[in-house]
Amino acid sequence: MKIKDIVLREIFDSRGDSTIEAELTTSEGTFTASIPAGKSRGSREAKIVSFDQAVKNLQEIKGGLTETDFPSLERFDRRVIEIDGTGDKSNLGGNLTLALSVASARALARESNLEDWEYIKKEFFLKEKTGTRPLIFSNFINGGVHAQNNLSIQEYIVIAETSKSYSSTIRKLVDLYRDIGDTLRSTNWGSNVSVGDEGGFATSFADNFEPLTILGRGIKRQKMEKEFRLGMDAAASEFMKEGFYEIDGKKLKSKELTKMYKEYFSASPSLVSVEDPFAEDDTEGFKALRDEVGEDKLLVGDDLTVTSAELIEKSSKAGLINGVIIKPNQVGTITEACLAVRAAKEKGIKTIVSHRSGETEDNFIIHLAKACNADGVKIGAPQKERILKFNELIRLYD
Ligand code: 2PG
Ligand code: MG
Repeated sequence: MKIKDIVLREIFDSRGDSTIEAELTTSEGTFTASIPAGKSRGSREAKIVSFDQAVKNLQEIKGGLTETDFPSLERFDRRVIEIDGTGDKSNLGGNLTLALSVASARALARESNLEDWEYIKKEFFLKEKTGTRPLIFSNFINGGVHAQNNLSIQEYIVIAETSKSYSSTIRKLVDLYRDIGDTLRSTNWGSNVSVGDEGGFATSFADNFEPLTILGRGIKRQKMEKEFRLGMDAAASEFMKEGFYEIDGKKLKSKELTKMYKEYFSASPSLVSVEDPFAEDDTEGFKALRDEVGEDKLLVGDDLTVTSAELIEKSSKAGLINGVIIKPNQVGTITEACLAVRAAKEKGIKTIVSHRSGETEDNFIIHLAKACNADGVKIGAPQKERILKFNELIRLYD
């Protein structure tokens, strides 16, 4: 791949800052990639830079990138990592480096006449088995920093298994989404049912457990108990304040929060997965809950692991998680995200390729999920800009 030119554009979105689109031109054409921003960011994630800074940074490195012929994505990403020279992309910005990485992946795929996912598979996951139909993690109710309501838990997720086709599963998800909206409108809030950053409903609730009850009842009404289960992303780093977890008007210690999750699990048997149940440094909390629930439930690392192969290995060794979120922009290049996936797979940890709260219309994460044979894709509520990811699932899998 010989790059002729690179241009950056800013995407304006109130949900996240510094959202960048890169346009890369090669002899094969023009390839774009837009990189989402997140609000509940782990402290060890790749650093982001402002759009203006990204433009300046690109100006400085563009010459080096257009001079070289890159035979693979790994060679391109390695060059960028080398120029950045930090462990966390704090020189160039992870939002800039990932925009360049994804656009390059697209250019390289075109050169080989392959779909994006086929190219990524060929380069990084050649020996990986294929054929897993990833579970859809669809966020139906928003709280935490993604909403202005009384929920500490950030996300209440419907986990959909696809036995027939993605199009029929997604149709059922949309039916359930409407049903839940109607229920909330008829019971709690009349016409004032707002939605949060990821398209999930964002009214206030009696307590942090009530959304599970409401979703469970909706699933029953839709007769989808076999295909749909429930998950939560607690994003607990966000409600840990001065050593206590602030939830439902209480200040809980880590042990008390473990007890609360155990109560949630027994009161709602369809709750099968919790992401970031504890703050990113509360490894004792993760360990205690994991020891309690074993393999029966999925305990997923996100802020804890930040798509870092090293942190995933460490968390796995310490017995903290059995599932992990893969967000390429936590690490800043596709090559490093693929290394994180490989580390998880080697340890038998389930991989869930995920969007961010300030998501764009880019569908690359679905290609990454297909390339690495991921166990799940986390893509928000079935509406607005996220529909494009649902559509790409249908195109690539059905
Ligand atoms: C998360 C994500 C996506 P954010 O915490 O998992 O749902 O949110 O992009 O705000 O980090
Ligand atoms: Mg999360």
